[in-house]
Amino acid sequence: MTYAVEANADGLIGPTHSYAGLSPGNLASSLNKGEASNPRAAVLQGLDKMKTLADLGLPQFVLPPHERPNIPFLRTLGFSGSNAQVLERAWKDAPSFAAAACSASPMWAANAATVTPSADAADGRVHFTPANLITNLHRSLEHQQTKRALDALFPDPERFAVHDALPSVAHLADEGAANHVRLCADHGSPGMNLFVYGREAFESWTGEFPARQTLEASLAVARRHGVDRWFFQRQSAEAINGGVFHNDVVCVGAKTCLFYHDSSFDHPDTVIDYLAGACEDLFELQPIKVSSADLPLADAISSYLFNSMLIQIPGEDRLTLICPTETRDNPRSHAVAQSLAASNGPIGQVRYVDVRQSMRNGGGPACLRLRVVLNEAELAATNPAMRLTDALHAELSAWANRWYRDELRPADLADPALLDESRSALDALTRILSLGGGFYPFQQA
Ligand code: SUG
Repeated sequence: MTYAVEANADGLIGPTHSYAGLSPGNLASSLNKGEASNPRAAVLQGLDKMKTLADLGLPQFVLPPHERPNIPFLRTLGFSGSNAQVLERAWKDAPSFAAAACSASPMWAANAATVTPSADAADGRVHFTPANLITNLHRSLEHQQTKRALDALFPDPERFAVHDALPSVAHLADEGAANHVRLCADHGSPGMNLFVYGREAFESWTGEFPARQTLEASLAVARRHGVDRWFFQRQSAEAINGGVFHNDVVCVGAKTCLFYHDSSFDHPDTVIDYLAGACEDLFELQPIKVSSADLPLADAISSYLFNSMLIQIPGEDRLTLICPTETRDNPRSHAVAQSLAASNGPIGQVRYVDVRQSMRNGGGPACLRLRVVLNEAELAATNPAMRLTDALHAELSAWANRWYRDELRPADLADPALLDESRSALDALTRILSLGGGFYPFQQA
């Protein structure tokens, strides 16, 4: 077995972080629509979470925010003139498109791509498929820039295969790692890839909220990654209709442990039996089920107990669950978390991080990061300028304090000064992260 670690690449939260209510079926996004946000607090919370993970000994990388407002997108819709005029006209004539063009949603890096490690691939490379995110307009604008960021972070084609996103059609709707769990004996050993989907490509979906992942998209990702150990499972309609817009809202796994809510799947016990059987020659699955009686689905969603990072801290024998502070604030979720830590099971401790600004858009600690299992040679082949060190954390915190507003109301998104500030911030960031002059489309003009 090759030694490997699970690194995290987090989306750095962008200067336009706001509450625009853009994601139907994501209850927090709908509930907080129109509220004022605090982009500076948001980015600092994200940076502090990254530092917490780096301090625990896990390699931590930074994925830069995308250029927003997305003027090139608005120009493709026929808005013309100066950038300020494009923005003004778009907000006047097509406010929903203008709002989509301003979202800082690339922060949720769990949706950036699906990743499978080299231990699982026929060609021995780490594979990435950026998610097309076609279900929501604002998120469908992400994948090209995401690919650029992944190419910058994982530059060696001998070790890394960064694919293009799947075609942007509803049949192949893909939301990335939020619907994928890799289970294994050790990170460096071959693993079982659990893909969870909401609907099939050719069925007529009649749910109240969108099912964002198709079986066919997951199959295509597994096929192009050359993964041979896979398990495909459908989400329950009850979960999607209750507000589980990604499977990672009610399920998280690491190594041999799968921690899940019983409404994740129809007939969950049967599903877990099958999954355990499929894993049997690799490792013994350690499932931890939380029942609706102990934690109603609504509490699981509002407190994001399962949208936690389940990590192996180097040197510890059991796993650690990194939860949002909202989990501690919910008595039922807190009781479940405490019982985990008190048990002899695979999860030995629970810790809390404050990512409240992101949480109000439905993005917990797990949403903010993309997990990438890397062996030593692969880790050495990553771009060191994008790795979080204490010095980079300090530099990015100072950068955020310099450029980010501490209050942003949805109406402020139309302010041309915000566009100038954001571009100046991103220009400065490309220098800090050594990304080169043409990393963003606005720098190529
Ligand atoms: O896609 N929220 C994101 C949250 C993504 C969470 N990611 C994971 N579960 N992995 C989404 O729904 C809301 C933006 C707004 O309403 O302004 C938003 O896009």
